[in-house]
Amino acid sequence: MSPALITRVYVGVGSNMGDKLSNCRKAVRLVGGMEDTSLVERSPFYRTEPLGLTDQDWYVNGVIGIQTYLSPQDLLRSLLSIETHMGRVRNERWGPRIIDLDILLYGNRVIDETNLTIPHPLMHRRRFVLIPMVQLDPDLIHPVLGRTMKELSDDLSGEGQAVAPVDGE
Ligand code: A4P
Ligand code: MG
Repeated sequence: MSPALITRVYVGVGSNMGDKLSNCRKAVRLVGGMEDTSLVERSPFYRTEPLGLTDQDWYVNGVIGIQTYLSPQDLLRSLLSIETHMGRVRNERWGPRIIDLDILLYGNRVIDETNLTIPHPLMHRRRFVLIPMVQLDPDLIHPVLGRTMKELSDDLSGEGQAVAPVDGE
């Protein structure tokens, strides 16, 4: 395996069913234990107002930074299998979930495949993604929009998008 192929990746972690905080923590452990992957950093976790389908429980969200040798498709497969292993059942789009693992950024790569879009197409409009991203790296530049995480976050209105630190985090 060539060290030149290692890539810094950001993964969004979210849960709004059961013990949300412990679901998120477990997912972080499992992602850090994936083959050819190591956990570099984790943002604090936040309690966040549901977007999309608003008639559902609040979420716990955070972002982790990992280094991986996995290709984008292999990484997606591994993340989906962690979701399944943790008991996620897919019902309605944007509906309640035990765990959701989204690839936000994969280095500077721009990917538009039928089952995989990177950067995550909604990340720049979501406070529950940008606030943790700013905690990890405010100067990181979005590879399509050419703006930093801090700039993107500052541009967003907080309306309907409350994000509050989880106590004891
Ligand atoms: N997929 C495409 N691109 C990606 C990517 N970059 N990362 C495909 C991960 N998956 C990607 O995902 C469906 C398919 O998306 C995957 O099989 C993969 O091939 P899913 O997780 O089953 O479906 P979903 O999550 O219901 O839909 P989607 O569009 O991924 O929704 P989001 O964007 O994940 O939003 N409100 C708060 N406060 N916090 C949240 O975390 N999350 C959602 C779901 C809605 N509202 C929320 C939150
Ligand atoms: Mg998802």
